[in-house]
Amino acid sequence: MRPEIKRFDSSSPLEDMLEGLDRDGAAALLDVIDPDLVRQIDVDLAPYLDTARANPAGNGPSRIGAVIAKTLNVVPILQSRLLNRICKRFLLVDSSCYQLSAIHLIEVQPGSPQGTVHRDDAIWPMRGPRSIAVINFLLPITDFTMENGATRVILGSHRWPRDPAKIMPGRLELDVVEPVKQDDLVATPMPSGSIFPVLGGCLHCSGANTTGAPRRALSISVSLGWLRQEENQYLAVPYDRLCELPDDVQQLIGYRVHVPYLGHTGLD
Ligand SMILES: O=C(O)CCC(=O)C(=O)O
Repeated sequence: MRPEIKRFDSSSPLEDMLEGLDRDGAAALLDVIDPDLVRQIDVDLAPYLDTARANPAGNGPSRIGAVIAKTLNVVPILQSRLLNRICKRFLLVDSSCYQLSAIHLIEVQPGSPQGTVHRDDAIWPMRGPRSIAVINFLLPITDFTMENGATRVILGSHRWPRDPAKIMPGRLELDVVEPVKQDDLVATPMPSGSIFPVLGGCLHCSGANTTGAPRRALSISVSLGWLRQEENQYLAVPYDRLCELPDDVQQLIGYRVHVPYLGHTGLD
């Protein structure tokens, strides 16, 4: 039988959810954030969509970056207990802190084919044994359906062996030993208000959008605190906006030292 993505909700024991995420590499967490907040983020980012649609990344979905510069409504999500519990569980194993690596709105256009299957941790080209380097928290803005491009994942693929010969700095070749089978990619519908965390090694992509309407999601990637961030938050968040952020979010975007002194600015 084809494996299915496990679905949890706000009444599920946290430990069950963490265990499922550890085992499968991805899990659907339904009804865990206020859909009105997500709707407001969508409204705040709408003025940037035309530019994003005119400049899609390659042939892939359209993206809006530097989201914190564009809306403060993401702050409660970055501070949410659930997101932080998941980060603590998986990222504090090999790091003294975790940090925001990137925050994007992703829009899959009507008629778009399935995205490229990838691992989010491939941007850090390490050939040896790996820690969990990053977690991508995908938040449906428009409800995810099987037809409009709900994220596809290969459950358990974060534990697959990798081919070191395919891991090359500056290239993003898929480091799988056996070719990926389309049949292994699974998805689950998720309404807005859900979070879909995907561990960095778990193979995934956006689904094809066969409907007439765009599919939008917020992608919040959180990485080990000692890695180079995917999106340079020191430049993406202007100083005036930085000053508006609560201390914990300033730290999350990188304004902190990784113990004992990584990232210090002076020894006096
Ligand atoms: O939009 C999606 O469903 C997947 C996004 C994705 O693959 C990524 O951000 O790495």
